[in-house]
Amino acid sequence: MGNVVSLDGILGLGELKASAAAGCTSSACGSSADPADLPPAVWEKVKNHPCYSEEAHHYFARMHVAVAPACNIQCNYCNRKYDCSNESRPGVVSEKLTPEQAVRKVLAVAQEVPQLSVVGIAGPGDSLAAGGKATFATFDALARLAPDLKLCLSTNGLALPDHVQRIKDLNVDHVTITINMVDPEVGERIYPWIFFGHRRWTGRDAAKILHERQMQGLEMLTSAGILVKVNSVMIPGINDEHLVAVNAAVRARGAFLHNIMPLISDPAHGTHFGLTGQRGPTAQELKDLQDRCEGDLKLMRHCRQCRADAVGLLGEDRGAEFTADKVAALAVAPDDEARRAYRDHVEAERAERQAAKAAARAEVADAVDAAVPPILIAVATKGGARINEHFGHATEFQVYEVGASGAKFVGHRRVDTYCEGGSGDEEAFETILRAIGDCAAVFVARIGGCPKAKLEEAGIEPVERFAFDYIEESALTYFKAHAGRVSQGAVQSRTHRDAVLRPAMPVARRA
Ligand code: CLF
Ligand code: SF4
Repeated sequence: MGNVVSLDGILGLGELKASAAAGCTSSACGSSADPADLPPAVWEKVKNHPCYSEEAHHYFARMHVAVAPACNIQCNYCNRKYDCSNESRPGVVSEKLTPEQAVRKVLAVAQEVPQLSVVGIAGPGDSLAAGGKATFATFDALARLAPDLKLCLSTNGLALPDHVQRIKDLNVDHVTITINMVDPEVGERIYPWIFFGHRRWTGRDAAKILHERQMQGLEMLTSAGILVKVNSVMIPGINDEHLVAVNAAVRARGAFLHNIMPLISDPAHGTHFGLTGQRGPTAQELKDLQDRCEGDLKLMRHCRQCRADAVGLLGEDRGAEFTADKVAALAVAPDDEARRAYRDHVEAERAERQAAKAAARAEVADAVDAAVPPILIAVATKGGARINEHFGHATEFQVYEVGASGAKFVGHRRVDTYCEGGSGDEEAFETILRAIGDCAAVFVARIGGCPKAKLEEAGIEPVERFAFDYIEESALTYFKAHAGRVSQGAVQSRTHRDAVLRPAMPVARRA
């Protein structure tokens, strides 16, 4: 029997009980779940999917199995030595698996990680290149052996129209297509070639074929009732303005979610864009574009550009616990009891929190002058929608925009860990300052005197009084007090600062 993670451990509740000093009590402001404005059938599909629901990403984990090494196109932000950059975060080496190895790994992770709700295939090449054989063999087996896990795949879309029926037959509810352009003139600056119809195409012809196949695949999926997320890589000067048109085109074809991701570009990655000095967007450039595109089509802002073998909650990486050797040594027995118990727990917490969250929103809307500009707040969290991480242990900060109309998640900022072996790392602190420089405050479970003073000096207020409470309610409480101070002229709103999105190394493929 594997180690089953306790719910208290997952949600930081043990620490909550020990935290008598917390500002607002969790019973008073504890809520988070927001079924959103979705038809019940759609909510059922997305409520436990960490990528399709921002709320779910605080509670549920996904894993990727790297069974698809081949690719049928070339993107200028990709180096074939590395995993597919369309859904790939830099990190360490990705372990390529056979379908049999992949199924065993999924069953092993599922028994160890009760938060697991989704199994995705996102490379390391394209999941549907080479006929999608390994992808479908893996999904076929999982649909039989672990039917409670949602199946999810990501593709560049070139081969997609040929496989929609198979995807539907396997009850795959979630498909991601990376769409960076709807105009071949833009596309030829992103894709040097594609392989289609037994030959290689280049230039505008290649981009035109890719575009047509992507639109056809998108329409076929949405007609079949499958939820489609569109990923777009924001490339300043090439497709940044154009992504507004992409957003309109995919919205018109029924896409469910649009995920605009920053280009990760560095000469060390050896990609065309990296070697030619193409930069990625800043935090505010990305947010501005996402804000412009936000409308009927939901915008995803919590993507972590995962590795093709990622395991865990978004933002955490438990892949090293499930290497081939470790999985081979585990006794694997399909059993969904711990997962069911965990899902029941989340469901109960959602119901409990909805009213409290709505009340906190209403209180702020009543008390705060709508003219007070919203602010950004950085949050140290390790899950459960709570402020439950120490400043010095954070590997990322989640960023919320909070104003008179409410609090919403708008992104995350990856940082170096400040506290290494009990002492503060000055270089890491600089990366943190650059990453959250546009935030007015940082919410933490705990922080030492030294970083606290330096944050204050930089104009970012370190806030411990909400330790272990829920994020959104705490942000609203904080904003109410902040707005009061603004109205009295005690503080000024600063809305024009920017921050750096941190690039990182791509994931090297293992042969
Ligand atoms: Fe994986 Fe992608 Fe499915 Fe999620 S990831 S195949 S939809 S289960 Fe999620 Fe990771 Fe972003 Fe992808 S955070 S890279 S959006
Ligand atoms: Fe690379 Fe993915 Fe583009 Fe293929 S689709 S070239 S693997 S980024």
